[in-house]
Amino acid sequence: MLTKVKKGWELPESAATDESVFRSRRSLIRGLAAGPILLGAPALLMGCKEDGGAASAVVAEATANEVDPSASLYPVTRNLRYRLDRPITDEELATTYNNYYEFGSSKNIWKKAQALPLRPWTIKIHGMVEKPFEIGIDDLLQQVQLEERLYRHRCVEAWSMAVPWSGFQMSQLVELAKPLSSAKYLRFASFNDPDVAGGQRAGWYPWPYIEGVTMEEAMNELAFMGTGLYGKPMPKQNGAPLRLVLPWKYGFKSSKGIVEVEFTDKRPISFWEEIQGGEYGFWANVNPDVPHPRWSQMTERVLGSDERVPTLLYNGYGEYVAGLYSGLEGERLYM
Ligand SMILES: Nc1nc2c(c(=O)[nH]1)N[C@H]1C(S)=C(S)[C@@H](COP(=O)(O)O)O[C@H]1N2
Ligand SMILES: [Mo]
Repeated sequence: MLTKVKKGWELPESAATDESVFRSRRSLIRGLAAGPILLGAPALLMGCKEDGGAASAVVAEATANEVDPSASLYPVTRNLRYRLDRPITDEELATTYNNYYEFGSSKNIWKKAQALPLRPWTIKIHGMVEKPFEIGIDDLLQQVQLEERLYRHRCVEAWSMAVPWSGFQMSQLVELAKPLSSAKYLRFASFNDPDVAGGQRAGWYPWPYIEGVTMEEAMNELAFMGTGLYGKPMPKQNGAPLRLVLPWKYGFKSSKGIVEVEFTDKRPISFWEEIQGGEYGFWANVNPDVPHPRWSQMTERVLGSDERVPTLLYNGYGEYVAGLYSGLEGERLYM
């Protein structure tokens, strides 16, 4: 649907551009190591995960007309400091072509994601902070300054989009949390509810989805907490009610469905890093000159067009973020 005419040098999407490809191979390897009885299990679960089934179709139907309790907050004022070099991606495309492994490994999970209940939604803030607390999403939305930002988004699978996020600067979350000076990292955990998220019934994934940033990254002006999209509350499939938006990093760093923020002095091990650290590291800053082990990062397919455009260092945001990494040249900054 998206790539109408495949160029000869493009690999089929199913073979090259899916974060799950590696996963199935690894599951197989684990199955082999564990013995022949387990070998069939991943395939069985995979089939179960891919089939939404009648029940979830009913849920999707029932929740489609649900009004988000935060709807009256939007639209919010656009911050004109952040500009795009390309047109805004078509809303329908950005909200129907998604990565959200909790709901399955295909791009077409948007209906399944409607099963996720958004209220009550409590975020637990803990670890190295003055005083741990829990806060409901609606209370949190009252305590922050919401704004809209146009950002590019670059997935490690080499597709990209450009969208108007609503939300608030991550530094506001840090200020609310009052971290101790010993805190060096933020560790974000996403929801874990296998009853509504079929992908979480696949036992070999290390749920919940975990991501992390350094305190310095969290305080960078670009780091953003997304609560809305296209002037409306965040669609469930895009990570409602709270997700990360880190436009200079590969998309997998921008966790959806956040329920927990831990301040820690230990570098978090993320979901993908735990699965395959050789392919998905902690830093994951966009860099066209550092290929992923399975595919080049030189260019990207802009969603909604057949065009491939050159990928930029830090996804074009170097003027804001390059300084974060000076002195860290020994680190694997780009994968
Ligand atoms: N919880 C969670 N967050 C996630 C993912 C996921 O599978 N689970 N996928 C990531 C990846 S790989 C990308 S590219 C973006 C996609 O965001 P979008 O669907 O809003 O474009 O979400 C990221 N956040
Ligand atoms: Mo991604």
